[in-house]
Amino acid sequence: MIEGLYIITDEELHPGRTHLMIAEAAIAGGAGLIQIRDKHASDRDLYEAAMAVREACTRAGALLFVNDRVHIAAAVGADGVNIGQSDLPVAAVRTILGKNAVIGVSCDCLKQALQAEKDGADYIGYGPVFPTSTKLDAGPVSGLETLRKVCDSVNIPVVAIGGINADNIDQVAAAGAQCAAVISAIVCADDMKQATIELIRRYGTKRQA
Ligand code: TZP
Ligand code: MG
Repeated sequence: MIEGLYIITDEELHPGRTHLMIAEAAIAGGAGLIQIRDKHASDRDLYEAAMAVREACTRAGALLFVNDRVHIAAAVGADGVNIGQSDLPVAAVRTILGKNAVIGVSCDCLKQALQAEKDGADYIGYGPVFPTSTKLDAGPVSGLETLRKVCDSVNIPVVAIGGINADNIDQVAAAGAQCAAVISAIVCADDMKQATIELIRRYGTKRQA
């Protein structure tokens, strides 16, 4: 279920492109995993955007994840949530969202990944694999070898993130990551739908995990 291209929406990278526009283009290009991510919107604004994206995902059969804000994930009936190291523990999130929620935990080293698996996470978000300017506090670049080690060490899906684009997505697949998450490669593309199609084509044919 957690497999393939994972699109994360971000309204700050390309003024004029809303969460819904990004999600709809990604869905039209075939994406099955969509995360709405917004560090600055009010809860009310993010709730309304997430409701609209929820409807688009439901129509297409895509899964919706909410970044960080567990209460918004609950309110819109998201399929899952992506939490960070200083957010609520996995068990607490499951208390709120229920046993079927897909809970991803962002990790930037093997130790965190092993801990997240032990804590009951459904997937690991791992990165930044490559340099990125999208998340300024993303921490050191891990590179492909460390990604491979993480993929080999945990038994839950690994969603690689950070600087992934059409030129390097095949390397992420070869390292064993079940998913590749992208922000700027889609949000900043001239044609978001075509960029989605191209990333899926490259990832789908090369994935070895
Ligand atoms: N977490 C680690 S790197 C990153 C996040 C949210 C940013 C990824 O953005 P991009 O544009 O795909 O490099
Ligand atoms: Mg977070």
